[in-house]
Amino acid sequence: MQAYELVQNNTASPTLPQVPRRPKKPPHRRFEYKYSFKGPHLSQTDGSIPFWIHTGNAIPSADQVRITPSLRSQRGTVWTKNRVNFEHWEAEVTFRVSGRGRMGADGLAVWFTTAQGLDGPVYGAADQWNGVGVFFDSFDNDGKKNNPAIIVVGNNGNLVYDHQNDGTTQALGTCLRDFRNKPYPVRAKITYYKKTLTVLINNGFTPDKEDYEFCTKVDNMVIPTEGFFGISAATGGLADDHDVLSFLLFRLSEPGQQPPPPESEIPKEEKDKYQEEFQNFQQELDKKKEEFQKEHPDVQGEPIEDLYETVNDREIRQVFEGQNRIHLEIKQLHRQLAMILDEQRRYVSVITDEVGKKGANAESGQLDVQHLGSVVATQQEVLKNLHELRNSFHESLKQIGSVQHQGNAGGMGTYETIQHFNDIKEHLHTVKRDVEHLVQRNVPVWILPF
Ligand SMILES: [Ca+2]
Ligand SMILES: [Ca+2]
Repeated sequence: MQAYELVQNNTASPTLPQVPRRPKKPPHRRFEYKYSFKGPHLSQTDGSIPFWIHTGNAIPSADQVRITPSLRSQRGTVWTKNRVNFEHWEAEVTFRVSGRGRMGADGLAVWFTTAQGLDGPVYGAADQWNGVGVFFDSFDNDGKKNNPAIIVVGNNGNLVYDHQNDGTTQALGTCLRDFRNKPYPVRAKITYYKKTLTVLINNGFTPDKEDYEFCTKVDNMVIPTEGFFGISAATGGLADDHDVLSFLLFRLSEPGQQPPPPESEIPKEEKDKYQEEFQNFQQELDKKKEEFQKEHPDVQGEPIEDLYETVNDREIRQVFEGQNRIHLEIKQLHRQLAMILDEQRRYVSVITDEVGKKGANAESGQLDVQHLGSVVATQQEVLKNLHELRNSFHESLKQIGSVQHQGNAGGMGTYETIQHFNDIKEHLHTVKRDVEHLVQRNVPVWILPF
């Protein structure tokens, strides 16, 4: 009671300072599709990316842009076709850097620069850039065992990138992150808001897209007011695949300040060009849909997007189907086992009865022996069934083992799947042990001395 009063007193106390806790309003965020790309229709049939250009060894496809393939000495870039002039912005880049080696090279860069760095020595893009580069540097050039790392380097057009020291002498911000060969795509959120550049990283360990953690921040950073966004990558003697799944740009504006209407800052001429480009894209897509529906009249009416399936989707679907089958089989086996156990119990009780009677009535011995003989035969049949059941469990275990192995070899996106398989395996082991136990327990029953 006293504690309660104390609490009451405390909350009512006028001496406690009342700190107004008004969280800072986040900036208004608007998606800018003309400076973005993403699947599933990332590239057009001619291999181009709407509103973007690509150079060098970059290979756009429906789901991603392979900035470089894992071959030696490759360079690739993608750049927005048009300049961006937002005061504040946020870029979300989703990518995979993957290679067979314990080490890879060279790295991937995200750019905002006054000119498109179409080709050059800095992760595939031009040196002496004017603007900012966020580098995902895989290879440890200076041998300080501090790569892979993420570094931010600003440049006014005069600086020559210090490649031999992994840019450490020029870095405005940095963090160590191993972004190579992750089970899920790695995501970088680069925000430029009120003269502060912030880099957040989702390191690709979970399917949770919003699982970002802080990497680095550069305060009082002044970058050009107009520029192009770009992504570049390069390989060296070692080579990784550098795949970008999406680049999403958002225009940020301070809360309360309305962003200008989307079209007002673009000259009419350019606007018409965009419109035409988009319409062409749309027409091509509609044409493809029509063609598809002509070729596949049976699937007419279904949403067209669902008809296509990526390799990943297919793998996941197959795994789930496999799990469903296993689940059904386990249920079936459980049912059979329950039936056998029921039967077993009946026979045991019959035998017990008969043995009891036999002791009391020695005269009907001949009949009993006949009866018990058939009981023993049935018991042997039951035992055989149990053995078969056990073998079938064993077979399931072997199959799961091999599927799990494939899953491991497949690599990406199979972490939880393997966990599921482990659970099922564990479960089957328990069932197997129970069955074995049962078989052993049954032995004394059918060799009962008559
Ligand atoms: Ca390096
Ligand atoms: Ca280094």
